[in-house]
Amino acid sequence: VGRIIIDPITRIEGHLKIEAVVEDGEVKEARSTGTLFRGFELILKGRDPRDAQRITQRICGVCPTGHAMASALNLDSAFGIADKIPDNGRIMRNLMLGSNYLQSHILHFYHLAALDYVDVTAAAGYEGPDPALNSVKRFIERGELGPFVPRYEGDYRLSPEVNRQAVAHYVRALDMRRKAHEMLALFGGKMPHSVGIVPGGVTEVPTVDKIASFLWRLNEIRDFIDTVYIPDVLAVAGSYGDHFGIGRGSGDYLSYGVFDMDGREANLAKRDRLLPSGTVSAADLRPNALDAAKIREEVRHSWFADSSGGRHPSQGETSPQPGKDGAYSWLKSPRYDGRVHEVGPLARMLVAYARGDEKVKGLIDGALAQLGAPVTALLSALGRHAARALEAKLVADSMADWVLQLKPGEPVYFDYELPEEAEGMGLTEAARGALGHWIAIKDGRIANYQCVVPTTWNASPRDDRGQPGPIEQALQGVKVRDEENPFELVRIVRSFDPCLACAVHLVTPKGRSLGEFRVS
Ligand code: NFE
Ligand code: MG
Repeated sequence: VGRIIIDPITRIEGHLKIEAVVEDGEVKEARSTGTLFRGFELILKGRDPRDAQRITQRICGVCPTGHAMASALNLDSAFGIADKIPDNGRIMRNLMLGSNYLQSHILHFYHLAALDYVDVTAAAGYEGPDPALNSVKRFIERGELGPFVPRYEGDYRLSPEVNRQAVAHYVRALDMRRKAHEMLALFGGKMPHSVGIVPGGVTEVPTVDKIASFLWRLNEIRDFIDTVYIPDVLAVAGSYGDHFGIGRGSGDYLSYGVFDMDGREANLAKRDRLLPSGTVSAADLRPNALDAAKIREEVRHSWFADSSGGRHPSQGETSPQPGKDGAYSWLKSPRYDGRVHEVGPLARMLVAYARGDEKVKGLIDGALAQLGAPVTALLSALGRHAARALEAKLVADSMADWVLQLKPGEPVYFDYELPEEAEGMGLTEAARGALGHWIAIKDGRIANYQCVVPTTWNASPRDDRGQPGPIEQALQGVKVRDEENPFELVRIVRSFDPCLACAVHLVTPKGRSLGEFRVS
């Protein structure tokens, strides 16, 4: 019996430790540990509720727009104006969040995950005119290998030509991400941590100028998705087909739904959204309606004081207890109806697919036909990459329609009065999955604020019943060829696109020591 400890996992956001027990070359059990402790939920206590829009975005520089959206929806509902957001405001919110999705998905594939499948060092031997490849080559020659090594050396299977192209696309992808940031800044002022999405709507008005500036950048990114991103994902899928068979996870999937298509339904779980809310199970791939009352956060294996049976986020509490017996993570364990649910692009696309969404069915069935793979192949490490790329196309193409629906001169914002007492809930989807914010307001101030974040679902530790989290389950049974070089494990973990900065967003009461940690 061997024990593999990967600490930290590189090329993700934040600090994640994975511990796997290996017997006869196969993972018997795995533990996922959030080793980072920071804090937001208690910072918010006692503040003006509107501060939540600014402060929660600081949870993360990759997905601040998701937190801006969740906090705005949360405050809309607490202020009683959830069904009053003008169409311009609703659409510009979607365009800002969509810009962040495109940036984030391209970042994840090219700059974080693809290097597990693409041998970037092959660029060292490049002789030719391509400026992107030459810039990587010079980078390597200068010995600046920082983003590329150290690495677990994979079994690189792409042909030299496809591999070389993928390295060139790594450089082009940087440019696409810059353009996506610019698009967001057109309506949100800046990125990250934009000021554009606020309770009531948005802060910027649409002009013909801004619409045109947005659209040409978007069309360039759409072209990149169609002619570069999706073909590269399919090329990886073609060469690493066995990765459709590993890394499945818990087999239950959850989406809150995202991108409001109409703003008149106050109940977010029922609102018409581009990607709908719901859950599906691998057993039958049939859609179930979302019931937000079934969400609980459990802490038996987390460094927090026990609250029996887990708590609904509206009653959530954050009470750190470092060194607690049996605990091994700073992440709580969110569960839905007592079951372990995976969240993210795969969950969103599966829920939409199960609900018979025509566009999503067209995209998924088309890609699967090209690969000669059944729909169950999606429930895997490679399936997550495919779902993310196809979702990028769906969102980008939809944004091209939405931006033309903006009406210069019409309102973007609905005014409100701050309530003395109120409760709110904001459900949306950040790029990495289901994101919920809950607020309780007393005496006009925040009495309690809770965030339940995508990576907390996916990288959660065991729950009160001992059920491992989605990433922990995805690693069980995986064959590891070489325990010194466990590239199979990091490929699976990275397919979830974890962000520990988001997942560990808790704080200790002032001045209390949390104990000491040695990073091994
Ligand atoms: Ni820090 Fe985040 C996203 C959120 S993930 S990236 O997307 O919310 O836990
Ligand atoms: Mg939380």
